[in-house]
Amino acid sequence: PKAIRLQDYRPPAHLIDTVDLHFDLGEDVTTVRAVLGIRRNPARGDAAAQPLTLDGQRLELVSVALDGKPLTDGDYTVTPDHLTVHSVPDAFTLENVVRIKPQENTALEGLYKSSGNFCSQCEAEGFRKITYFADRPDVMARYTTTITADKARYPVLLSNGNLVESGDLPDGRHRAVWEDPFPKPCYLFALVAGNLRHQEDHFQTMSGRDVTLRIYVEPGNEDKVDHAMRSLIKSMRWDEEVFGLEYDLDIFNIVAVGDFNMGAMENKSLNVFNTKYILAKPETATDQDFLGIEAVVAHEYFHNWTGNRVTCRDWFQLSLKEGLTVFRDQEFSSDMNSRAVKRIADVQRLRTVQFPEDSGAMAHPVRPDSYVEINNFYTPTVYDKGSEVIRMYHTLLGPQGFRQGMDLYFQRHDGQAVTCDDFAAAMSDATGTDLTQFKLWYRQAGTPELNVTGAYDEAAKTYRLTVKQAVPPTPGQPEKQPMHIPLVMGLLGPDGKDLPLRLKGEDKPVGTSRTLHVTQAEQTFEFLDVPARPVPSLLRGFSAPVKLKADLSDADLTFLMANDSDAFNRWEAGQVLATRLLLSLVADRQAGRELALPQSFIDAVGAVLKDADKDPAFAAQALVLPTEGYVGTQMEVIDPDAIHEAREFARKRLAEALRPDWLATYRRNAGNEPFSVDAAAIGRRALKNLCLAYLMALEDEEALGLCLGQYHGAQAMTDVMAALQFLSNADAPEREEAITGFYERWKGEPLVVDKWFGVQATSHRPDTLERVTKLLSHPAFEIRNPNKVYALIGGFAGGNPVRFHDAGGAGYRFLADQVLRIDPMNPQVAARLMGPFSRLRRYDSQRRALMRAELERIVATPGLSPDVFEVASKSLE
Ligand code: BAL
Ligand code: ZN
Repeated sequence: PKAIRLQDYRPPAHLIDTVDLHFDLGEDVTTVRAVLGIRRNPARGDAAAQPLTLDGQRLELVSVALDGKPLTDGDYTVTPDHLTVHSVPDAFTLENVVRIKPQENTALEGLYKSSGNFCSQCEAEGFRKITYFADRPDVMARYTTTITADKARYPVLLSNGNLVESGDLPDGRHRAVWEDPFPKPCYLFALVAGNLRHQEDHFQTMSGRDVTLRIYVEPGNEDKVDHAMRSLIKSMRWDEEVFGLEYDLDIFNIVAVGDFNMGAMENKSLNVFNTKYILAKPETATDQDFLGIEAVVAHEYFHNWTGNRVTCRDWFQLSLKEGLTVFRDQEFSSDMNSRAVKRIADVQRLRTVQFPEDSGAMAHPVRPDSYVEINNFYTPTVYDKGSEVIRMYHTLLGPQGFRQGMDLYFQRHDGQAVTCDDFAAAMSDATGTDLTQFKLWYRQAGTPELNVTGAYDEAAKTYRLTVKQAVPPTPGQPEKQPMHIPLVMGLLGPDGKDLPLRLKGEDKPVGTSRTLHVTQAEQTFEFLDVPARPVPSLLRGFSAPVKLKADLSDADLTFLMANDSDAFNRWEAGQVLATRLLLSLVADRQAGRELALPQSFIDAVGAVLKDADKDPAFAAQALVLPTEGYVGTQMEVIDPDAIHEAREFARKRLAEALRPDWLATYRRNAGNEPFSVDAAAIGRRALKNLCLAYLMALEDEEALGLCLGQYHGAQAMTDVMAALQFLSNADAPEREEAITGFYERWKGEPLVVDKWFGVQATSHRPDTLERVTKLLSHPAFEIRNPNKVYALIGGFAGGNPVRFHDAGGAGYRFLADQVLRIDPMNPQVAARLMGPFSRLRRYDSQRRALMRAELERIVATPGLSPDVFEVASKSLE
């Protein structure tokens, strides 16, 4: 397969202004008739010489006509990927009829079936599997969609825009006509036809329009949509209040389907969701599920402006809409819940999924410059690092400047398909800010490393911060330029309070927390009038997606943990301390030394635990040791066994040393309060379950008793699931009983069964791979269902480092086998499973060799998809 490069971008030779689609949905075959209003693109000087080339895959062409006249064989050429009409006038109508088989579509891209219902997924390039079209986001058209289908089987017929006509037809069929007044790229097209129930609500927009909101689900799930509906209404209101953005149609539909490659999809006025991000009630969904639903419902809704009204010129610009929309959903969730807790969770995610990507074989810039398969670039880098880039604009320009930039962006580009440069230009022009160097964040891959040292001059009362930056080499980018990094910081005096900050050259202090502009490879910032040696609080709020190394002692970190006015940095200080400790335990383990936990660390953790009731949600995050995956990212060569042992050792020692406090905190927070998903209640459950996790590390009867009591007695799935997770790691006979009982209790709820697969896949018991292999044949496991595959296979390969990286290579063999099995059915899912292989160079030579052997086996397999080929071959480079 050939790489597609950003530098080869050319505007389309033809534009399509109108699309009239007619779907005749059938059990064996679906017929799609498309009438396209096409004209030459005046922006392409050479367009007169160009034939019309449309994309199309797996389509059976029935007929094609130009301005009503049927074309014959010599007039056009059909290849597996294209339909080319050799000679076309300046403006014309092209009508083509194709046949497709959605019921055989296991790739879940284009039109397919889920639980007997028709649904579609077009982003990025699925529309070409529905009809011949210019399948690129810079071709925007107005759509009319007519759907005809059997009325009994498919009583609900939906597409984008407004329903303009509907009625019965002979032979038990019916039809609906939908018209979308807004021009859109074809990746935002959607169609749903099925037997669905809906919940309806209404939203009055800021200009007083009434919008009908409907969430469609399969019969039986009607009782699980309240939270999603509330989240939708909250996000509509928030976007008006924070960004002045109003919804633009009178109807907004969401449909939840059980078979979906991604989380959800922002099709114009017809969002299609993975059930995982819609269905929830306290008995079946965890707090994380509730928060995930709120965030994803908001994310897809926010796309209506950032993605749909203003869309991407080409797929290299994906972060234009995704980074921006993730930033918007993160801000929304922060406003709905706890800002500090949300920021910590987002940074943890960035560090555990994006940092490893940035240091692996698939590392790419936020705006990639080439790809083989665009589906491989819906990545943590494009989404999460992309969101960090938007957050840095916000930090650099301030909330008002950022809003002015957004307003100008919409003013200039509403209805257009644009680039990340256009976004940067709006931000720059609205605020008069030079963002030339800042834009390197779009071009340079790799996580920048900041090295900061401080020096206090007692006599002169000055404090100098020296900041060095380096961006590591990444594939195709051996050398990097210095980046523009906003370093938000403060200085703490000996009393723990923030000091006023006066930089050299300023005549008076300016605030106590400020943004330093780090723009050179090495730079010094000198602060004046510093009365005593301060402790610096650096990168407050995680103001840039970098790895920070600062010359802070353990005592400095403990001081920051207790005193920093920035909540994120109070948490971060504890994490740095814990990471330092775990890395030294890893080194001890590797050298065969006996492991020991310093009393000072136990005391620091004990202090947080004693204060936990003040802010349980924050304490729950502050008391978690960094994950095994994160500790690995801090090592030159990752040693999964040593990391696992070191972390388990530390957990157990903390559990023993602070046993009475864990127990008391558990009991204080274990009251059976009525269920609520407010941030405080979520925080108390998180803290309680963290205490139980530590207690279970003791492997004693009392802890086991508490855990079993919670497992059997809890109403909320969060508590049941936490207990099941601890039991699944326990060496106790009750483990099997719980696992079997859970399945029996919940086998009728597919999303709960996914959790059950996940918990077994991530157990660190030595027999996990054996169990996972057996579960592949369990009646509830479906290899064609992405959620099941992500839970069981993805859970094991991506969420269980110690068992997946088994030194004998059994985990690697297992993953390669599954990738090869899934690839012919669903290449996107198969490629997505391969993340762990793309980071092989971070491991020891034996593991590297074993992973390479599996990748070579994959690459040598005939008929591999471009998706899997791209990840496998790049991982081998
Ligand atoms: N556009 C794909 C799904 C999402 O990011 O919203
Ligand atoms: Zn998105």
